[in-house]
Amino acid sequence: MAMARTDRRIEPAAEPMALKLLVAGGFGAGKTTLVGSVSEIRPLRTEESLSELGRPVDDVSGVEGKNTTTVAMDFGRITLREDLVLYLFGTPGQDRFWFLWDELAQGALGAVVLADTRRLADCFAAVDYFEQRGIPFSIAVNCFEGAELHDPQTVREALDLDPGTPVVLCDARERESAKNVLITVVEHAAYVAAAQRAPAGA
Ligand SMILES: Nc1nc2c(ncn2[C@@H]2O[C@H](COP(=O)(O)OP(=O)(O)OP(=O)(O)O)[C@@H](O)[C@H]2O)c(=O)[nH]1
Ligand SMILES: [Mg+2]
Repeated sequence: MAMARTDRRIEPAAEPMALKLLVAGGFGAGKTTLVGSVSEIRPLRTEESLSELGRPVDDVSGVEGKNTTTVAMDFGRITLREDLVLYLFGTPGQDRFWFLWDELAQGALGAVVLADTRRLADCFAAVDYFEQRGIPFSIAVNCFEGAELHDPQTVREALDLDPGTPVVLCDARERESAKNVLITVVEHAAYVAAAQRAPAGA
């Protein structure tokens, strides 16, 4: 019997490009919140309770409502365009988990460094980490209520950033705001990659 149905060919969709991004920054800067607000899959979290014992080392000033902390990583995914998928890896914020960073950073195209202006120094280590490894990053200032609003230029100077490093303001709880942060990093990383391929004067 002849096939009744027309053999409609469906073009196989081209595999989307998958990019890995890190979401880093100091303790309690909003990394887990950001991954959770943009992820289209239920984010994988590795939260553990902040304990009485940890109180002397876990400084929750400014985020007093915080009662858990990331101990390994956050993981989420967002489709930015149909041909571009981002895999997000949120790092643990506390110094005692630094040993995990090298694993997480492998193959990363770029990074977001979340900064809380009430304790800006907490993100210095992340900035140094990415600068030393040549991983393109942008700074996302998470605008907590009660934090004095700093303009991006002040933050840039305080962190002594290269002029090309983007600084954006965000609210990590808002999907569109968090998405904007990710777009900024992807564009910056693409720019850096293009500049490396075609150095000025070449
Ligand atoms: N007001 C306000 N609160 C926020 C914002 N982002 C995060 N928070 C709150 O701040 C606290 C810290 O957020 P987390 O996302 O757990 O921070 P983190 O950077 O993952 O923390 P660690 O993994 O412990 O380093 C939580 O109680 C959030 O609800 C924000 O943009 N504005
Ligand atoms: Mg976290």
